[in-house]
Amino acid sequence: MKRVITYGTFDLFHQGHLNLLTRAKKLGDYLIVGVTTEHFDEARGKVNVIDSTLERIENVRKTGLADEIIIEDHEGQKIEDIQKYHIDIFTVGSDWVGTFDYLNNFCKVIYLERTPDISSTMLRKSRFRIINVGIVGTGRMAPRFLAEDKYVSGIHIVCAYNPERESGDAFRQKYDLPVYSEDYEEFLENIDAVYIASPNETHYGYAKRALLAGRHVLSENPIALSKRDMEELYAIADEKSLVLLEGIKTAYCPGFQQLLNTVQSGKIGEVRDVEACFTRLADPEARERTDADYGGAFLEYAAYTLLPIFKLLGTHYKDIKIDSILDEKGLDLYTKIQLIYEQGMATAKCGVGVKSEGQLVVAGTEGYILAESPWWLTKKYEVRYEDPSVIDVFEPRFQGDGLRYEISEFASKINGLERAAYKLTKEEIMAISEITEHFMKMRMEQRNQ
Ligand code: C2G
Repeated sequence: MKRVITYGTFDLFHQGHLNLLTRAKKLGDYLIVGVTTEHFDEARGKVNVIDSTLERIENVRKTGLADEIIIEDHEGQKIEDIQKYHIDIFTVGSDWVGTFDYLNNFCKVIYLERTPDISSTMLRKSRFRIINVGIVGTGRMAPRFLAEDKYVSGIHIVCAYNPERESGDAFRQKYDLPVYSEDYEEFLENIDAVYIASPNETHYGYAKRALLAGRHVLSENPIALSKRDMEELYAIADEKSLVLLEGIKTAYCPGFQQLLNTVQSGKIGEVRDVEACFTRLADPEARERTDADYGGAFLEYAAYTLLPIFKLLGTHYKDIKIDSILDEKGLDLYTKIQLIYEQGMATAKCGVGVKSEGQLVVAGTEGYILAESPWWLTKKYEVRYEDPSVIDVFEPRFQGDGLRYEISEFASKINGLERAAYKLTKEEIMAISEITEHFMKMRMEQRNQ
């Protein structure tokens, strides 16, 4: 009996998939089909799969061609499966020619002719209109967005905006993208959505005008510097059924989600303390170090450090204390936020002129979580206990620099695919805005003393 194996995502199951499975079945007597999990697809850069793993399995099952269906969830699994299931033939479509030659050491490899003119990517595109995005601000974040967007299909960057002509021109030349510098509304006419990466104090204004013009908004944080402004933006977005997403990248990173799940599943008991620290020594000439009004450690990093605290202890703290080390201009080089809860406490530390250990520690009644720098991308974390010999190490999958997960969330939300905003809720954003407002007031007062 000849045993054949093939693998795939089989998203939006189509004729190409059916032809492939039909041909694969004909190669032998028994066909095993490996269907990828969402995590595995994310790990290999496919971040926009639409059907759930169960739906994709069901679609393969319905063809009646698979004698057995298995799950593919990790790199290197093909070699294990081939041996485990006594496979004679491994097959896959001709788009993979060469890639799997190494499996010839274990069985015969056959690349089957790929069906032309059909693919999941094409179907995703026809089902969902391409989202034309314009970038506001052509500074440091804009090139990162440009580099990452290609990993999320359905997003197309068409232009940029920067009222500072010189910087806009340099960007236009380097990236060959039209840059508007005068009329923001004219810039908005070309697009469905904006990604705002301009200086902090301008986010709110750009976001509001974009929403009023009916454009979806993804903005670097902080979107607004007061609770009232943030509420106003949400109200416009709700009224016009638009997506308003705050770019706190950590919230969308798969590893961070997994860390939260680990804690919420009770592995460390009850959470009693969360300590999060994020520091990056900024160039003394950069805006973060020179703009006493809208630069500084708090506005750069506080949202990242408050995120795990609100996620794990909630937003209903009893007391808050914020202390900063200011430079001569009144800019905070280092800020420490301490929160007291009914049953716990938390510290968020951020710095642009003070360097510290960038780690996240979640202390519980039965153990603790340690995520080392860069915990905000959450590539690795450990669960530790009283017994120092017991350490569970988690190394979640992570691709790129984290931005693609945020872009993917933005696209999914616009396409109406995200069922709930659990990754970053309005309540959490409002709690962050409230602290931001408090901090801004405090800084003003300190300066006026
Ligand atoms: N396919 C095809 N013709 C198409 C589209 C896809 O023959 N027009 C084949 C692919 O070559 C693959 C299978 O259908 O063999 C599943 O395709 P995908 O769902 O795109 O999965 P893929 O990313 O190719 O997964 O471990 C996973 C495998 O490496 C392949």
